Amino acid sequence: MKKFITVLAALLLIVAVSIPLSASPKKEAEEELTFLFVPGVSDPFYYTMERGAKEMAAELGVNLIVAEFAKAWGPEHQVPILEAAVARGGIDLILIAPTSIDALIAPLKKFYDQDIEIITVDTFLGDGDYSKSSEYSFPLAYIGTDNELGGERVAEKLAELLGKKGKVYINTTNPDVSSVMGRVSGFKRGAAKYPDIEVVGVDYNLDVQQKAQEQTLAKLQANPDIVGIFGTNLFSAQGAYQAVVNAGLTGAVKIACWDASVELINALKDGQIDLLLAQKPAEIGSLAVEWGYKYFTKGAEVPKKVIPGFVFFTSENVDDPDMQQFIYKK
Ligand code: T6T
Repeated sequence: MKKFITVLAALLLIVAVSIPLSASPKKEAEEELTFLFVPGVSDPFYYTMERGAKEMAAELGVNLIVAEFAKAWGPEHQVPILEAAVARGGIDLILIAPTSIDALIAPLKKFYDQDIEIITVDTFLGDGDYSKSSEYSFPLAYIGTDNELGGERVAEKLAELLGKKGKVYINTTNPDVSSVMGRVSGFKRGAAKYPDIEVVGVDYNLDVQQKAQEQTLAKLQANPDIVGIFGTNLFSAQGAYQAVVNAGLTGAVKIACWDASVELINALKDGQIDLLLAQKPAEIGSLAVEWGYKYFTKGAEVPKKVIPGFVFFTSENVDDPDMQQFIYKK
């Protein structure tokens, strides 16, 4: 009997050590988890994401620290904020929207090597494929919109509004930010399905609305036959439609916008824009906290990509009670 018990104990030990690490909790139940949220910039999209993250953190008892919201876009603004927030100590997980596919790899890897886990929200590092071995595959996951798919859908809907013909122009923020890069390439892919739709140019406003407005005006003056515009984020879209309004071209130039700020929703209601894609920032924030929590407390394996969907606002549905939840708000 004694021998049987010894053999059984040995077997149990073998089974216990062979359970994959990901199936065992990373923290003791009584230990408090501290997550740090680092947004991309100060705008309604990230304030809405913060709300979702905070609500889920409160529900799960996670201590969520929110870093300063950068006044402008870019690693030169974001990295010092990240460094200062982590320096306070005690961070288990960083939820961050990297403001560049390259420039955030080294600063984040440094913290990962100090045993801090990373989830990228809204934007990703490299090509966003964290499942293959690469210098940027260390984050647990990317949680955000399928920007390629959204861009493609925007192009299709804009093409329909334009009777499938005419010149269209894209105003976007940066050439090295995964979210807007995906929107531009998806849009081009979608537009390419229509032989009589021509994309006449892409301008980069570096997330500065005034610049977006000036670039759009210059493009309209140089190409008076532009009939459609795609603004790939809040500041691009807000700058683009203002330029069209100021040029007296409302209605003549159709505008497709990305992001559901109150200003853009009002412009849609006023007939100053024609189509709007709303992401789900609150859901992105909430899912990021939830997956981080499940990873630490239950040893859950986090999917490398978690993709909440998107919805379209048009003049037909903008007043629907069901749609109001998709307008960005704190
Ligand atoms: O469009 C969002 C976000 O998805 C993008 O990465 C940066 O711009 C916004 O924050 C809107 O301003």
